[in-house]
Amino acid sequence: MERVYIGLGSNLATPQAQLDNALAALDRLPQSRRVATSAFYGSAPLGPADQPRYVNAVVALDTRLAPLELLDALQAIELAQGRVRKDERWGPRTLDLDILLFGERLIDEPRLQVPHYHMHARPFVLYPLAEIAPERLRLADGRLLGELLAACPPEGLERLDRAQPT
Ligand code: PH2
Ligand code: MG
Ligand code: MG
Repeated sequence: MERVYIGLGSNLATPQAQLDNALAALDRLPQSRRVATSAFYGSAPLGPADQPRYVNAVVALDTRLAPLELLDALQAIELAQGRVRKDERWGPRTLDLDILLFGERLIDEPRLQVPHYHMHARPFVLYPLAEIAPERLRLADGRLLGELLAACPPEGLERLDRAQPT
């Protein structure tokens, strides 16, 4: 078993429902168990400003799947929830599932780079991750989660009450 952290994001078609559906889909993955889930967070869009705010969360999953098997499974969930891949970088999407960390691995393949290349500077990744990860969590490239947080103010980030629809 390896501990994997996955970032969830949506800013189209009732984002909170997209994340709820994604959690249910993650629970159906083979050889895997969801072991922790952060709160949902509203967040200002990174990238083009003319798109709706996002809802983001992070889950911890214990899995025996290999990294590319997990990536295939996550992309299948994105597609099942209506994800349309567009050329626009950082544009709006119904569901984005990003592998942030995969055990202690450093992965640099065309389809998958781990740790996720921009996670160290994204409040909508670091704050939900810090809710469910050990504070002493060290990324495979040596950086401590606590140090990354200290350098990343929670700008534009709002912890959502999950009972309230957005
Ligand atoms: N994802 C993006 C682009 N911009 N902004 C926020 N707030 N949250 C995201 O998950 C996000 C984004 C591309 O994956
Ligand atoms: Mg992403
Ligand atoms: Mg992605």
